Amino acid sequence: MKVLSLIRPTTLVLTGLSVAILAACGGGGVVYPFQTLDGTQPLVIGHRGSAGVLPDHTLEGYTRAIQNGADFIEPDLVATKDGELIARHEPNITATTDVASHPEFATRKTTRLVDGAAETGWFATDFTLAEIKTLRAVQPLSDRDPSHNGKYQIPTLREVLNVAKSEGAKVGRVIGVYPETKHPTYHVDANLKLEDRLLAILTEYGYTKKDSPVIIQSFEVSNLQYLRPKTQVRLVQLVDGDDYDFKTGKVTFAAPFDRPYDWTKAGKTALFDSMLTPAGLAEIKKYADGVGPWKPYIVPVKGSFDAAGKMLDVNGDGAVNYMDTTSQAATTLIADAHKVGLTVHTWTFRNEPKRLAFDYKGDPKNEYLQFYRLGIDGLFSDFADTAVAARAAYLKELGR
Ligand SMILES: [Ca+2]
Repeated sequence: MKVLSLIRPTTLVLTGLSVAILAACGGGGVVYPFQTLDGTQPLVIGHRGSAGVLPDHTLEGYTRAIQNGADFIEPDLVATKDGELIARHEPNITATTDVASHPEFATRKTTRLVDGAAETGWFATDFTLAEIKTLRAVQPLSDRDPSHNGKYQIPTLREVLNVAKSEGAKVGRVIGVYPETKHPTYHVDANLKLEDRLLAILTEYGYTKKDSPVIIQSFEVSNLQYLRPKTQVRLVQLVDGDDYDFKTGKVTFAAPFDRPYDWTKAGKTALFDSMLTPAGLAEIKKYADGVGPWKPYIVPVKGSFDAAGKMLDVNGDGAVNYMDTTSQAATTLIADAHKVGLTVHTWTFRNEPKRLAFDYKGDPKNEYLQFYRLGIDGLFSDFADTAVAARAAYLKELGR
């Protein structure tokens, strides 16, 4: 018999369904309900594939995530010059490909505005798909394994959808695909609008319904509103921020991460966090099925400060950084979103100790468990296997 203390008393609300589950469980112990919106187990989404171990957005990375138990894989989408959708985190492909080492493309180096910020490098929108296919992916984070650099191609959306099907068949699960429309306004300005291209490909695959294994996400608003009447596929409004204020535990805002860029362009001054008030969530519900806030909107992190206002080196490693923060009591965001019928998927979960708050004690499982217990509906992880293992531990807590 499980002890009740495993579940916060405030979250142990027995619905009719969960009472039925308890009853059906008979003498075999108590099964506690999931706190997710639809009462099913939280989803594990392979962030950019398996970004913790392989270069972002490669078929090899997506395959690894599926093998590691991910329910969904996440391709970020940008357009090539000839209008093909490829999986890259941003139009600027300088950091995620070996383009800089291709002398034949040296003259393509340029400076472009992305969401109002000047960036110099090579941009997918200046390359045909055939040219993109001559490039290879590289690991963009300097503290991660570079040994796979130069090995893998840049996949198209169709190739990602195909891998979800073929690898899903191998593991006996339906694998969802969670495409993000990257910088929609940038693509409109480049005359390479993403949305209809995305819908056409999803339609080719028969993905047009609410229960299709697809969820479309965006940091901008108007493109989701454009998509809403055109597809029943689930839509998720992402909510970003610039940085953390370790003193207040609040997310901070600075362009271009202060508000959706379509809002900036339209002269709207509200910030991202305005989307997360009850009124903001009700507005999202008009055109989306879920909200995708950055983690600290759900569990803020704070540092400890001395009387002079200096942040303390809590772990005693001689540096003052994220590892010296402590996770705070959760906000009401998950409950507020569930109240208006929105799912909550948050990001990004990473194994490296330098990316964990002090109170997780260097063990990423502790962070996952915190979010699972809060009723998160899904989370994006760079290490799907760790997310799945932590979920197994959570299921055990629930008696499942
Ligand atoms: Ca420290």
